[in-house]
Amino acid sequence: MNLTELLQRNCGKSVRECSSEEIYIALLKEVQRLSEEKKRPESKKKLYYFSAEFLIGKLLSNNLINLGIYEEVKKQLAENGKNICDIEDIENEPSLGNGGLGRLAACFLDSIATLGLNGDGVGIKYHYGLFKQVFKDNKQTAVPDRWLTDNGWLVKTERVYPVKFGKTTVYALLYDLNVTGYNNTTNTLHLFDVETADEGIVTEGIDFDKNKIAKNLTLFLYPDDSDDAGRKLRIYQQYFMVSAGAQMLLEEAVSKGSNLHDLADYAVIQINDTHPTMVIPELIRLLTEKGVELDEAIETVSKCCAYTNHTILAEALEKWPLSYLKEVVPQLVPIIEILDDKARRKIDNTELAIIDKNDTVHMAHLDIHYCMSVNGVAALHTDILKKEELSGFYEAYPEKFNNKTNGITFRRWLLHCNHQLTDFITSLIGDGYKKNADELERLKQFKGNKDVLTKLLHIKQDKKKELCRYLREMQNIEVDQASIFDIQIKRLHEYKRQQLNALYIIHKYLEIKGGKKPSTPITCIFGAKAAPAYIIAQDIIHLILCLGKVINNDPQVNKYLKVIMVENYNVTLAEKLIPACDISEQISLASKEASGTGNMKFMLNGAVTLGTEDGANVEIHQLVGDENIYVFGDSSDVVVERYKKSSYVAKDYYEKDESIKEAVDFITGEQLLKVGDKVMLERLSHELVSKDWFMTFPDFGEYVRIKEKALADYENRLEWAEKMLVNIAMSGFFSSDRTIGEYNRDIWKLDS
Ligand code: 26V
Repeated sequence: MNLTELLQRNCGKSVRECSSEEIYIALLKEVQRLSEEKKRPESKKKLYYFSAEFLIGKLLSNNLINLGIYEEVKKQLAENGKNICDIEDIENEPSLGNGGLGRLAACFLDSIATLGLNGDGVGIKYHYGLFKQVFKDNKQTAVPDRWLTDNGWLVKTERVYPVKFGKTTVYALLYDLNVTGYNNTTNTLHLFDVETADEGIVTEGIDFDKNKIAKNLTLFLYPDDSDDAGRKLRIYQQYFMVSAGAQMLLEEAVSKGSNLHDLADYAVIQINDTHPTMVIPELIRLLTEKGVELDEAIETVSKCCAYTNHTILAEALEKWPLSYLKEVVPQLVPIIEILDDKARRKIDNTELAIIDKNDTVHMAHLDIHYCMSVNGVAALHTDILKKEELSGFYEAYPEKFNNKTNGITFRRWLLHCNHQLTDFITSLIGDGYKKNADELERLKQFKGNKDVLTKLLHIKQDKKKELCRYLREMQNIEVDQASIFDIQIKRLHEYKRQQLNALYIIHKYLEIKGGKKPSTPITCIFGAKAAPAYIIAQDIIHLILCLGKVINNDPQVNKYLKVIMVENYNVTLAEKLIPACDISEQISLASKEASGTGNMKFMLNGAVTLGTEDGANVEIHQLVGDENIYVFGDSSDVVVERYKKSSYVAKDYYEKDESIKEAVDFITGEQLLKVGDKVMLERLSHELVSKDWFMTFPDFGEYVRIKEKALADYENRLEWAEKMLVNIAMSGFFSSDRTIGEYNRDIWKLDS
């Protein structure tokens, strides 16, 4: 690519004379053109990855990398006095996802294209997506994130599909986004929107009239569902996505020669969590409408669909009152009733019914009965599904259950976010690992090599320096680059236990006040959004922000300990935080985190995990060995038993363990009340002492001890660097290329 010619053509100016925005738009158009040229030729069978979320992150640099032109563009920009980072800054991050589930979908699209598989994504084009987080008075407030701009990656197509809600019909307009694989062809992410969407109905913050469906349908991801209207809106959105997607899929299959009876030879559908579940009855409905007999339609659709479970938290498994479905999607209700009836006849266990005795529809049950595959997302998670949460289903359909341990795309989470480390690894082992991540293991030969280890430490230090600069400029936060960066970034949820980390920080603060100073200062960094209606999560954010106020302003302590919570944590921030991390906090209550994928990103960038034996941490532990990870806490077996027996009494721990009492009491003590909100802090403290549903107290002592060990070990820089090296070397297993290879081998069976 010749940048001078490109800008001359686009803007009639030299590169030097162009603004960052002009350069961004010219590059965007050029990348669109190049990726279009690489469109994958249609082949018979196609995967449709249905997901409510695609947390794709900014696209320019990733596309340049995958097209193989990043370095030359960067170089030409530099020759003309421009920095590629300034161009990247112009792009808004698409607000199309919430957390791990959405980011996984994005990593998968990258790997599907990279492996040259015929697979597209299907989702919704949200205008505001997930809210933008703004801190005010040490609290989270939510405002709309208007990320769409006139010049973006989405291209409006001519395709339109009618979607019927009872008597009302809306029209789904299809927007396409190119997904180019690394040195490979281009697939598509298909996102639907309605023409009638009206951003003007948003009033205060993210409030809007939930009843104006045609206007609000595609405005927000996960609109507040604390009331009936909000819950129904979720059903409207889900049906909108799956109905339009199902029509598109059938149209494509027919155009390739399907007679519909053989649909399974043309289409395979991966249902990402329960949000797209209605694609099953909708496809059945559409097939019968086109003349396929009902029984055959059910069988055909069951052969096409596969379901991924991403959580064992009961409250996150979607259930809808049948009455809602009757109101929103009456045409699906008779089909769901038939599916329920057939399932009951086949398996005589009312607990596995789709429609229970209270007329509640269990979406996961529908998936499991009518999909050909059910998978968990890490070995432990799949085991727990089989043995506990879904044991009845496992007994009925053992052949459907399988594990697909999650993965991450190394293009974004190494090549793009950490150029120095990428180049260094390449200098050591060549660049075969970019396509075959297992080759990273060759790094192990450099164990004990002082030069290599020292260089690793230098790279980490550079990334810490860069992060400090970014936080200073963007968020007005001062961080000591010589401190240990201890980072916990993920959605805020009690099971992820940011509150456990906060209790440690209080403990450490009091220890320093008492005169016990750490050898190296520690910076505890958090990033997390909390669902606006999730009260305790809001309280935990408030606690962390208040701790920051107290500790960072305490001259006795702030030389040794700082607490930072970055505002509006998103993919772009993750790309800056992860390469700079020393200690990766993965401290969920064992059994609760299905997999985690942040843990993998940190590992790949040379952070050492401090974690429980939960989700994919278990597999990280197995790969790196005891020496290169800090593991603590009760095992999932112990936790599961404790829940079964209802034997956990938080108050006993609070009363018997002085250090727990001291830390908890601090939450409602004088210092915090000076900066914080009494109601919120007292509510949180009460929640912990009276309930502590996610069992932070039993793990507290060991967490403190093992964290102290990690901090002490950090002092021996070369030994620490060796842990970093082993983590990087063993992270190849977590490439999403491996995960997608397994999905294809076991479930999709597409030609490659
Ligand atoms: C959660 C929430 C939270 C509040 C707002 C609305 C809402 C809607 C859906 C969900 C379900 C979250 C499911 C999820 O994200 N699971 C995560 O999936 C990751 C990819 O498999 C996995 O690594 C994480 O462990 C798992 O929590």
